[in-house]
Amino acid sequence: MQRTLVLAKPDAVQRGLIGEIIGRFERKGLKVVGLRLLSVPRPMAEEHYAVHAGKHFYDGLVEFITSGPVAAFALEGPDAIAVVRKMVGKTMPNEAEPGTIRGDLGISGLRNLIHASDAPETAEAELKLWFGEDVLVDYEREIDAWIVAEEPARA
Ligand code: 3AN
Repeated sequence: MQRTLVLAKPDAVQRGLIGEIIGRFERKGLKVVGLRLLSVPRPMAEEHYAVHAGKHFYDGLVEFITSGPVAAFALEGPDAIAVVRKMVGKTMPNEAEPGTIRGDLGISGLRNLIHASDAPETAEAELKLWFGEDVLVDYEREIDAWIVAEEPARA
């Protein structure tokens, strides 16, 4: 089981798309294990985007993510990081496939609605940055018996 961080960025919050976005992940079968709405302090934005420091779009990223409230979700499920990235779609909404969140809801590269962790190491660091330690909720869902099942091992 994996956990990943998703952010509904300020454009998604302003457009009233928090429910649409989290609803897609819930319907997919992912379990919400953390939820937070916050105004992002600048140092936190800078830490979140540290890997992009020095790139021409870095300042714009930090400006944008601090421009209004952000909704943060921690999601859990089998292969959650890759599954969520696939549902999010390509970075630029004009290139993202229909059926993905960016492909269905976005049109401009600078307004791409959503962030999702891209690897186990970044997911771990980002969950810690956005939720802190011991805040995510462990719980069972009976319905998981109908959603999550191991495939039989191949002979
Ligand atoms: P993704 O969010 O698809 O993982 P990253 O991590 O490569 O994309 O980039 C982080 C953010 O930086 C993107 N969400 C996007 O808003 C912005 N970004 C990435 N590449 C560019 C670029 N070439 N021009 C402008 N903004 C960019």
